[in-house]
Amino acid sequence: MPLKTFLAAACALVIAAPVHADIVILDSYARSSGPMAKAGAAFMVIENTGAEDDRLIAVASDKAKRVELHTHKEMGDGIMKMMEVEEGFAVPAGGMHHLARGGDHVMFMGLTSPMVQDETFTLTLTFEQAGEIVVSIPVDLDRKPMHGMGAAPSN
Ligand SMILES: [Cu+2]
Repeated sequence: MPLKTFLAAACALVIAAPVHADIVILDSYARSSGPMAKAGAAFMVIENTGAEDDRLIAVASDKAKRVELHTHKEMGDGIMKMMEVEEGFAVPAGGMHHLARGGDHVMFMGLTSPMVQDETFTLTLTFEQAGEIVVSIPVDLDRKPMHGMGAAPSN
């Protein structure tokens, strides 16, 4: 998709997105592999519209016993492994950081309730500069990897 098209779609989503300091959370959603799943993940685009670099350093939610910032790493033998990123995710001034399937994500381990299609839950993101930002994350189990960015919501 051309960048322009993506940006236009992303901007359309800004309207409902919470704004705090210079960080904007776009196009967030969460999923798990099914009603019996004990774990899930959330994805979003973090935009820093300010003039200062920022960093997502912590996440918290009642949705799971443990919530962590994760990434996928290629282990050298074609195997992708998930691991916690203790230093968090940098979001440069005027830039974006994408949390997406197969890459960086917010990990929920030990779900306190199943992720049900179209339900929302609260996630608190803590940034070094912008502080705490509380977002409402919709569950979208149907969303296809790599396809959702900028596309119309599938629900
Ligand atoms: Cu993970």
